[in-house]
Amino acid sequence: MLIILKAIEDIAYKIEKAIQHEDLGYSEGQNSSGESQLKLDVRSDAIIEHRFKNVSVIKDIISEEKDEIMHLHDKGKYTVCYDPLDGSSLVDVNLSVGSIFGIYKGSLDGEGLVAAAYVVYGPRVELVWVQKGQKPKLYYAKNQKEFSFVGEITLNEKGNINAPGGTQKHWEPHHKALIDGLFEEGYRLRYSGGMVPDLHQILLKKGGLFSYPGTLDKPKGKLRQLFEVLPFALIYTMAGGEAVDSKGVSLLQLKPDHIHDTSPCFLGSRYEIQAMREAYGV
Ligand code: AHM
Ligand code: MG
Repeated sequence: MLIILKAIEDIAYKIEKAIQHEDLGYSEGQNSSGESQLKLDVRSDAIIEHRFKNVSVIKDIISEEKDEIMHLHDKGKYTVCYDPLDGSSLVDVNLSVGSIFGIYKGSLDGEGLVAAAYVVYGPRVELVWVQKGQKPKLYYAKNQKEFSFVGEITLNEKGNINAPGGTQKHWEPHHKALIDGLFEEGYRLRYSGGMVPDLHQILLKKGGLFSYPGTLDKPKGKLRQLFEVLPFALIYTMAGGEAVDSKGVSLLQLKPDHIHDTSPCFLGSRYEIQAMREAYGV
């Protein structure tokens, strides 16, 4: 599987360069969720597809930017599901964005998820990699050829960051009670609108809550299970935190019906997830 990590490192250098130097405008197309695509979304998708074509252990790839599964290698064992440039609408205001990867073997669900990674393109490029059963590992791009290991990531029992997603006007009363309750306890608001930097911040500050709930206008939330929710669920769980849906059930038990299905999600350290369970009565 480390051959996939190496490919992700190569991809990260290339996407970082594209972000720095290429056109930020819109492309002609839309993605599978009907959203307009930036040229950078399309370019990042092409960079990933091109690099994974050279990794023979990858059987199929599924991109958030495409409708269908793409078959790569008959003898491959893994399916890699990825969001090439998450939060790309933040690029024009020069905030951090990221790429997310879920590596599945067998079933395309939480049980089949064997490894995950994300890359943050911020003031510097960082990469987090996790394999099921191990602590997540943090690396940073030392130069254009090498990522350097920084350390393992472990969450504390409790943090002090609150990153609440979704349109507040459409929150359910019990969700508002959860978010307000944490602020009353002294939690600080940290929300950029990019799940990669927002979740990265909570991980490196060792605790807090990231939530993207089901809302009155989007009962199943916004974030996609295979590309966004499940990879981070594995990372948070392996870091000693929890990742649950609105019933308080581990997101790793999710069984997506369709590749672009979404799910409400709550990721954090144990204290905040317990607070979520109490507020939701689950
Ligand atoms: P994208 O994949 O189209 O970029 O959308 C996902 C992003 C996440 O990074 C972020 O958590 C969420 O959308 C923010 O949504 P909102 O603007 O509704 O808070
Ligand atoms: Mg995304």
